[in-house]
Amino acid sequence: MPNLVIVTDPAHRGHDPAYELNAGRLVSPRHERPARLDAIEAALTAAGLPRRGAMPADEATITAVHDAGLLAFLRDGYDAWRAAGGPEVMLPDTFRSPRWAGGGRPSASPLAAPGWWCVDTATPIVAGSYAAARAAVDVAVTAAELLTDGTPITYGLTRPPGHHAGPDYLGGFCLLNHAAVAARELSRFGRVAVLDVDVHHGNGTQDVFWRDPDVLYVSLHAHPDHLFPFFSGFAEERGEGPGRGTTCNLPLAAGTSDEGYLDALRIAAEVVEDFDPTALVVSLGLDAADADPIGSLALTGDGFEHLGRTIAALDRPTVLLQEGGYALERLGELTLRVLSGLGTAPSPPPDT
Ligand code: OKP
Ligand code: ZN
Repeated sequence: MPNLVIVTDPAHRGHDPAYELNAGRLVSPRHERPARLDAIEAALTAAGLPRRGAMPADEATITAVHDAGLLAFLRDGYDAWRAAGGPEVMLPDTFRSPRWAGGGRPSASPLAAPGWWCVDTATPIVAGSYAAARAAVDVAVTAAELLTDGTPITYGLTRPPGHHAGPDYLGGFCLLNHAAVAARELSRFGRVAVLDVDVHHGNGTQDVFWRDPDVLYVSLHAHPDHLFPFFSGFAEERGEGPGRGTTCNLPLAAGTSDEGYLDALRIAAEVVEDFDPTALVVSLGLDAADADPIGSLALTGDGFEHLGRTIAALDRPTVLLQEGGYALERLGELTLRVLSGLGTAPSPPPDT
């Protein structure tokens, strides 16, 4: 079996807000919680797959993708919010809108800052969130750099997810876009493709590389007419300027199962082949699964194994980075199915 190196960092545990707000509903405990990675790590341990730690990544790797103001908000905004009387969970109250004169301007109030930077109410921030977001970047950059040392496949256990965080905004459970940081880093060595198989469209990654001809963004996701992020991920979004044609969205109808999903995956794989990248970044969400509580597609365990085989057939240095996946009781099995399709883990028992 080819070498697989798996990278993890325990600091993700510090990002564990008691609740989030989804479409006006208080969700507690929230979907995006530390137990997600516990479930994946338990399955990796049972399969005899070890992990290693991450190296601290330079702040410059982050500011190559994100506005320095966004990073400063993540670092200092929570303490300022608390000092101004904000409660333990920091959530926006008033959102900036592009419809305001000149797009509005930032307020001096620390209680307003989350609404300037964050796009939704499902992305609560607590004291440990910044360290967790930084650790996810460390994991992603470490996993990416291992490729340049000749490891063929690496897997970063990144949490929280990142693909909804854009150049100057965060949201959708995401704080920093670790996959975009990894892709930006790898693009120093040649063209890079990002294949995003999370059930949600990675609007943040798309925005980071929207005008960039050197990084291809290809995404399979549930159609924005029925799933978050709602306003992005339509097929006509193809990139702009020099990046025209290096964004490819394949939105899928609600309920799409293995057959339809794997047809679209075949198209995505052809788009990646045509781009001929020197490295591949996979935004590995497991929330396209039939069992996912917030997804709307119906991929089975067999489908995930096929996904692994498709990625292996692309035959590029590949870094897998964890995005979503919320069916806690299935995450371990689905991870092993992907790795077994990749040829990097023994085959687990098929779907029961
Ligand atoms: C993050 B990732 C649940 C609504 C939640 C935000 C979803 C973020 C998903 N009813 N809205 O792409 O897995
Ligand atoms: Zn998702």
